[in-house]
Amino acid sequence: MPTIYEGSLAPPSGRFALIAARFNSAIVDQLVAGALDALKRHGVTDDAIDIVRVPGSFEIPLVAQRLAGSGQYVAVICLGAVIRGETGHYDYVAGEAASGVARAALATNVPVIFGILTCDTLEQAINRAGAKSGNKGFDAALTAIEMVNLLRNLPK
Ligand code: INI
Repeated sequence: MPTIYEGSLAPPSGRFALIAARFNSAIVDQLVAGALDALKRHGVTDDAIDIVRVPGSFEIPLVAQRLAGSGQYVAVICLGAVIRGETGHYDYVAGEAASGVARAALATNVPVIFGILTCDTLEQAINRAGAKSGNKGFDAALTAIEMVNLLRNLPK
């Protein structure tokens, strides 16, 4: 029988940081609400959650790396919405946000979760922020909890 390591969704001790872009705030606010809902439903109390606002998704990685490296947080949840229809530099903003979030996690060994929507249309973004296709902020928060517990369970 192999040994299987998994992260539970039990509330982990420690603080969570949410980073939320102000760009496309009508969408991102819904992602924040979804993330807070998931954290609370899984036993993480308000006083263990800090929210940091940044101008746009492009700014998320720098702040994510700073927070993850601070030793103050067990996970950092990144929330934003990059919508292709609204920008000629979609590929740069979306690409840098994604790779920067990944690098922040790898550089700090802290889970830094990618809850940034990358969509072709505003309608797609609305659907992924609490309408037809669930709420990506909620999912990101669950991923954060699972990763914190998984990393604690893995052998040293
Ligand atoms: N930022 C986003 O979060 N989403 C977008 O769709 C977006 N568009 O469309 O341009 C966007 N741009 C701003 C960018 O994130 C930076 O804040 C800006 O370039 C300053 O560095």
